[in-house]
Amino acid sequence: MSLAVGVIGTGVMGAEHARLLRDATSGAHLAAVCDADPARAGAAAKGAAVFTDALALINSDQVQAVVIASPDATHAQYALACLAAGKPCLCEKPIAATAAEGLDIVQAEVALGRRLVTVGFMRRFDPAYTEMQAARIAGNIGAPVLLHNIHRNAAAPAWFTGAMAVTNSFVHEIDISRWLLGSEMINAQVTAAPGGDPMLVTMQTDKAEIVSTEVFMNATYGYHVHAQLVGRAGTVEMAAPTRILTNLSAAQSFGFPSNWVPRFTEAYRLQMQAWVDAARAGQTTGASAWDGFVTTSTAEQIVAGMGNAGMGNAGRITLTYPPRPALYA
Ligand code: ISE
Repeated sequence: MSLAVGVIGTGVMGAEHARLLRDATSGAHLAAVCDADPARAGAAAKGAAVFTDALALINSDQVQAVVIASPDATHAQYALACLAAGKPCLCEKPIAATAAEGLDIVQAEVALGRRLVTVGFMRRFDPAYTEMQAARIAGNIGAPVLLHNIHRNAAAPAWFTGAMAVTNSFVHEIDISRWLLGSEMINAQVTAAPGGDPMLVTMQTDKAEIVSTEVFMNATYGYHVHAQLVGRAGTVEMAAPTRILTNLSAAQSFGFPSNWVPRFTEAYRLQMQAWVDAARAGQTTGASAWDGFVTTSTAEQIVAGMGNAGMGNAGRITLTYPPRPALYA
């Protein structure tokens, strides 16, 4: 029986998730969409039911599972509604606008006694990152000591505000670094250029590894995400984001993608398929609500530390979290 999925929000990510459900996912179909803009919702629906009230979509008997791709500030409310309805949800990152709201979702799942929330940290499904994690687990590079991350956007999205470089963008590196290393972040230090872009965030883990991340929201030349994991016996790193090289006029070149959708198209498809397969089996996959809470809490603690230092060069920020519930062992 095909899983009937409703998508809340039909902006850049919601439209892509709706496309994946319509054209590139087996075992599920796009049953409904919701957006405040009826024209945008209709364009994404392509015959699926159209809602203008997200809670009505979540509670509709036409919908068995929900993708939350609405603005960040609405994620917590809709994830809690999915838990109340007993429906699995794939919630775009971040899980919530605040750590407190993220913890509310964790506590609601603990009270329910089962996990229904997956947070859309799709890089965990990117083939390059999955090969890097496999190399670390296999011991191919020796004991990890350093992880270098680069996260460059060509230009910050129009809806970006100052702290979103941390709470909306850097959250990817917080999650993928935890996942790649199997470690927890224990402190962070931020050095930012005048105006806050770019910034360099250095974190240390509970296994004494060092994680360095450059976040540059207005790099101009293209969308460029890179990672290199350094071990005591070698390194493993992401290849250039291309399948072809062009030799022309005594030069060799390839093109950078314009943004995260073309760069991570395969990761989004693999994530959607894994989420549908898990939901149909009554399970979850990918980043849990706890992973989402830890990521948002880390971002929030870093922003607070930066705020104390005037959004610039914060000293070392000690990162603390409540105990991890057994549900997420
Ligand atoms: C955006 O919201 C994303 O999630 C992208 O993956 C990230 O690269 C970008 O910086 C964010 O703004």
